Amino acid sequence: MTGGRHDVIVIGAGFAGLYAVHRAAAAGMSVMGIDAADGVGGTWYWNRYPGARCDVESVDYSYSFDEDLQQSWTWTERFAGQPEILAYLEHVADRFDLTRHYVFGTAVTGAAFDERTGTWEVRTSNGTQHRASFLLCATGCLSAVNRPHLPGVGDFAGEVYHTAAWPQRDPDFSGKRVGLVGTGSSGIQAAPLIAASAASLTVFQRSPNYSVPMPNHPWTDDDMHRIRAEYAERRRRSAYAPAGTPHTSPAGPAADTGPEEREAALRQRWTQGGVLFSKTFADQLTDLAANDIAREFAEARIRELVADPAVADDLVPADHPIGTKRICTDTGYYETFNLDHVSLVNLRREPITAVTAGAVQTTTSEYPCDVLVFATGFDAMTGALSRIDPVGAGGARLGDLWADGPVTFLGMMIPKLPNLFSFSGPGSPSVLANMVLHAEVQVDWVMALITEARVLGVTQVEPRADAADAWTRHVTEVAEGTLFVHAASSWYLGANIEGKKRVFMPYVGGFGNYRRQCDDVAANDYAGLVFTSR
Ligand code: NA7
Repeated sequence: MTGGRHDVIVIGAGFAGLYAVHRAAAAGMSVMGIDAADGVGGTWYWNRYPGARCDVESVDYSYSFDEDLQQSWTWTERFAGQPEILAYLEHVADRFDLTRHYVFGTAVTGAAFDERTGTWEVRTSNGTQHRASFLLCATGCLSAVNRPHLPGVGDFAGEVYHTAAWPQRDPDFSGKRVGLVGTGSSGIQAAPLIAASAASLTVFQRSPNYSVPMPNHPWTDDDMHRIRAEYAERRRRSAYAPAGTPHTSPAGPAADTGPEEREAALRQRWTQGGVLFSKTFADQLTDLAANDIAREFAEARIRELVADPAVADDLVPADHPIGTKRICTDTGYYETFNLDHVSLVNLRREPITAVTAGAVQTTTSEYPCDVLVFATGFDAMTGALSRIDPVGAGGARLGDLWADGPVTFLGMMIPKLPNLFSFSGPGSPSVLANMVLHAEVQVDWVMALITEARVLGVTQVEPRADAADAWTRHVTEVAEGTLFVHAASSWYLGANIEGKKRVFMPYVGGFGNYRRQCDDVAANDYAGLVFTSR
């Protein structure tokens, strides 16, 4: 079935997708949005597991493009939970009348560029094809779910959930024995809440992660009043900051600090909470000795929180420098293991051999379970776009173009895929920055380019291969200078997905630096891009 022809198709209704639809519609373009979910929200639609919460402060993890929106929305907590973020996105969609552009409950199954007409042909799961001059892929960097292939998992007779595809109605765990597989951010956030209602919780841990307690609290009316009054300044400080948030830069290199100063800096960051702990010292992610100082501090905190020293031993990571895997932010995670009905299974000591109808079997024991919760993460950064596998000029497939790792120009464009733009994907700061500001910056950049192309009567725009190679080299070189690449097996590198090429995907050069380079390209007549008019 053939659907309509549009100026722009946007895949995704998360932060980037909604803003892209808004910008395109406001510019008078005909725009269609497509999302597999039944409503807006993107990652915040799907990840509705208990405890799901953002580790960036709510007042920063929100759109800045509309002053009235910013001034009128009231965030109730310093770190917002999933229901509140989803409610915010629903409010934004209503306020700017965005849902009328969308078809929901429809997945994009393929996309091909038709050189004859200069349009993308987008195939969907309901059999309809749509065409657009520009294809904007706001498909999310943490959206392609990673389901573990455990032997026998299909035989399990109880309930099975994945944190990233959580049912609309919360499952009831009362009186049930729950097995939780995975101890990244999702597992770490979910565990305390599952433990609060389940008869027992068994946490199956392959690799421990570092987690910093989240110092969450409700915003008072006075807090919100003050934040609203200072919003412009707050946004100004974030605009070109290393992580796109207003927080101050770290202390100097660890070696330049005395023991007391060090301890004070670490305590301050630990108390401040969240991912910022990974940047207590300027050299913490580039120098192992500096990292060790922060790592030892975190280890001591874990040991203070966990009553049983043997359990604490298992919970302390020993396989990566702190911060080289996404640092987690928790509410009562370590304390959960002090509860009598919660146990930890170290899968490095006793790997899972099978799942049976009523249990998880390891090399040494059997753990009866009524419910299995998988918190096993995502095929991050490339997964969602790779599953669509767009086919560009001359039949070039993304799967082939990225066979040796993703190649992009500024993380947004791909040679041989003209008029296709990807947001928060590989080659951009993405998950290392405030994703909402990041989305606004990328969408604004792309909309300016599309507007310019339309004014000039340009029908096709794509990056030169050498420009994309140079950017991708730069992304790699910057990463090589850090501990991220060789000291950890993280999803940043694709290491969590079997057979995935190991390439460090996010741009670690900092959000501000990245944004300046995007600005420069635009100011320099889009150097690196090829414009074609038919
Ligand atoms: P993550 O961070 O990728 O964590 C997934 C967890 O699941 C991690 O502990 C994995 O262990 C574990 N895992 C994955 N596959 C298996 C199998 N087969 N068996 C046992 N354990 C497994 O995903 P999250 O959803 O927690 O968080 C993703 C991001 O979302 C997070 O960083 C925030 O930015 C938001 P592994 O480490 O691979 O040994």
